[in-house]
Amino acid sequence: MATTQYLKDWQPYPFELLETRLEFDLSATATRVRSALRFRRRAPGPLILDGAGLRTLSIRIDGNDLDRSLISHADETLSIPEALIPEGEFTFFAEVEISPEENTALEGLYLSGGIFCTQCEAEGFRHITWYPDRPDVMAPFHVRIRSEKPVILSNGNPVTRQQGFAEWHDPWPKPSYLFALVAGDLVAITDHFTTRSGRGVELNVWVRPGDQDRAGFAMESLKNSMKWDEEVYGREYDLDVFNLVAVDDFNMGAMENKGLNIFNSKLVLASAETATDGDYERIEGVIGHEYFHNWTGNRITCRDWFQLCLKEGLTVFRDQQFTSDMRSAAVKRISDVQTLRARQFREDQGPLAHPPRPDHYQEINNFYTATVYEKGAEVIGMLKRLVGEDGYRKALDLYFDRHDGQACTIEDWLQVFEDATGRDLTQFSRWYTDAGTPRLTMTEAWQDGRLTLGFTQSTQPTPGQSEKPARVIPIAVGLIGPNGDEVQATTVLEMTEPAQEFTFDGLGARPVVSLLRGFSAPVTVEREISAREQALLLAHDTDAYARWQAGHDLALDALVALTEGRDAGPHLSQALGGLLEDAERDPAFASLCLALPGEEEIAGTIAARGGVPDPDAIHAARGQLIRDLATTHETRLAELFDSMQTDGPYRPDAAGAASRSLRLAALSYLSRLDDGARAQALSDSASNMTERLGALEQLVALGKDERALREFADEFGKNRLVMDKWFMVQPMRTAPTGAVQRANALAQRSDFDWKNPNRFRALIAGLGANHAAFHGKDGSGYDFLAKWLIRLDPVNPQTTARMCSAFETWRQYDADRQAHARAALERIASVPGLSRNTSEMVSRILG
Ligand code: LYS
Repeated sequence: MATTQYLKDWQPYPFELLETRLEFDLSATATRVRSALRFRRRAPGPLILDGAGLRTLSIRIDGNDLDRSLISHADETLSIPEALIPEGEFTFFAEVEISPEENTALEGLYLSGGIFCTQCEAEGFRHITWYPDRPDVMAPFHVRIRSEKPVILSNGNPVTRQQGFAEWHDPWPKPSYLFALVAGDLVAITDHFTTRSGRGVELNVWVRPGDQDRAGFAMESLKNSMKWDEEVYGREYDLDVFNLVAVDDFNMGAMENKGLNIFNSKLVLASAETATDGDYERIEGVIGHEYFHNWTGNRITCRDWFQLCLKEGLTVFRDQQFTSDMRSAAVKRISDVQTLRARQFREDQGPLAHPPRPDHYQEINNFYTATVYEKGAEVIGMLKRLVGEDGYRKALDLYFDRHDGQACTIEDWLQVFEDATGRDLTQFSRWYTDAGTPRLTMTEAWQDGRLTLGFTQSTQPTPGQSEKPARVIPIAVGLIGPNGDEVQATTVLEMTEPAQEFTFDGLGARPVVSLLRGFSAPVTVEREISAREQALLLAHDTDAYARWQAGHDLALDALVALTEGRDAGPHLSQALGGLLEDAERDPAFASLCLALPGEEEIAGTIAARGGVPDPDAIHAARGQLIRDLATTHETRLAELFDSMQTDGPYRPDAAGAASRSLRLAALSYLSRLDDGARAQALSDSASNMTERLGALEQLVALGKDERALREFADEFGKNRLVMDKWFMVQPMRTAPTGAVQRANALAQRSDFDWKNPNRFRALIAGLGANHAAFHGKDGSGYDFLAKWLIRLDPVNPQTTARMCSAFETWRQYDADRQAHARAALERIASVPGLSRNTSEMVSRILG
């Protein structure tokens, strides 16, 4: 039975691990692993090792064989009683056999397209051999690998590389989750980096033969990351080589194994013809993310998995800063806020809500969530805002000095901020321990040149947490005068009470409040604001995020009104007209504003305001609004569509991406009027994937996609990553009434290789993202998802469990839909032998 792990039960490991030696004889069906672990006792107690699915051939301590009855297969542990353990230092030996070929869960050692590779975070190493598989047990690794494969890699520096054999040594003590091994028929593009203290580092990006010409951008991104971390955080790389490998079968995005990062190939391979601007940006960001983990994750790791956000929240924060510096800070901030709202707020307000630092779990893989990652990053952003640039820098320097080589906790992290800045962070720490998104309400009073802002905060109860004490909320505000001038520059109000007032004096005329500038805290906001005031902010606010938010709120209000059968009013259209006038000045910003809130967000907004969202009405209203706006602004949109063509060879930089995104935003409106004529022409002529796919999306939505889809498949049929896009665009963009049928037809195809996580996600999550189709009244969307989750679970529990979250909003819909969703969830729950991963998710969602 699934047991629950609690933070409060954490105990230090009673042994120190001095060295790990591993020897692999690789074979697809019978890999032999011999291990020698040198321990020294630190405290009384048995020696407990983790192991799962291992065929154990021998276990011994020093010269003495151990009885295999010490193994508990139910608990996946080997427990060696104190009496059998010598005093002082001793060595535990094991020889086991494992079958990479049968490992479809992609955890531990497995095969991807003939390449041996590993994924050990969080608890994958126990599928390789017996080990204290917990992040606070760290050791240097010595690894010897025999294999027929031409390229054989592991962590650290190479000791011997010859045909059929390689030996690697990683001098930096690390936990098992950072172990990696790769052996395969691979080719590298190679480059060099000299660190600022003069260490020469060989850089390799390893891919399958034939993919080299799509690996250049990944290499550039790696070099930029290394340079950035030196310049901004003063952090240098610490080995002689850095290897990065792309594999096609991977459960997540990428993994920061010491000196040997392993990536999902979709986050490495890119060319103008095969990758979109969005892909390029993600590649750069994730390469940065994994590289930055070398310090925030590897050199300083987590004491236990409850502390996961210690490394992930911080590293996301760092990769966000990196992308801001490489591209546009304003665009990055706005898109991060959009992602946070779409994924994390949704999680925080539903049955899966948990704090950034959870205090219990059944399956840790279910906690690699938007809350741990993205909210974890927001919490650090708030901390930085409260202590200032200088305080942040001092605290981080102290963190690296004090904790290098250690396995740490959130308390250690907060302590360095307290010590470096003298601030008391007791109340602030609730951001780590409390789940839920605070709701901030603002009222205004105006008299004799004095503006009084009254704030209240409240947070709804979340599963297991009924009390929600007040948090520290940094509220960045500015004031915009009635003529559009800024009369008060950004100032940060520090809210600490459930209700609090702040005043601004000496004002000439009543200003409009620009609230929560830069999205200074992850909260929802409620205030009285007229459409006219929103339009004023959209036109004149000096803070890009707040400007965008004003426009977004205006659009959201219009969409909710239309959905509920009321009038949208003139303000949105007027405001967009103004924005379109000088859209050339900032095409990225204009395109962000033109992208109206999605159906999912409209549904969430209606639910948050106490209503019951009707997915069909939402879909119709949104379509209607786009058509109306397109009709009003047709001439200008057409002009922009023509003028936003990028000349010359494709460049995946921020400026080029901005023009293309404005062009495609214009196209999304115009396609409602021209019956897809422009989209068809663009699909025929586009020389880059961004425009090619953008055009295809419109054609699919219009049901005029037959030729474009056929030509796309003819051209890219052999390219897995590009075909994933083809598989995704159809269920995602097809008109809701036909989408489930289409998804079913696609699932019948022989190239629907559903055991490949990218392909599975493309089709299944593609349908999940088609709001009105997935939440169709007849329940067919829910049934489709349930059917495929049931099928995938025995093969790959991790990916199955992650995708259950498509159901997390089920309670916000009407009784019929709820009944269908419940039936689908209960069908999953009742499958005999359902994985621990999926059963934990389904039972939390059912609540
Ligand atoms: N640590 C990885 C990252 O960079 C993810 C590992 C996923 C383990 N299930 O986000």
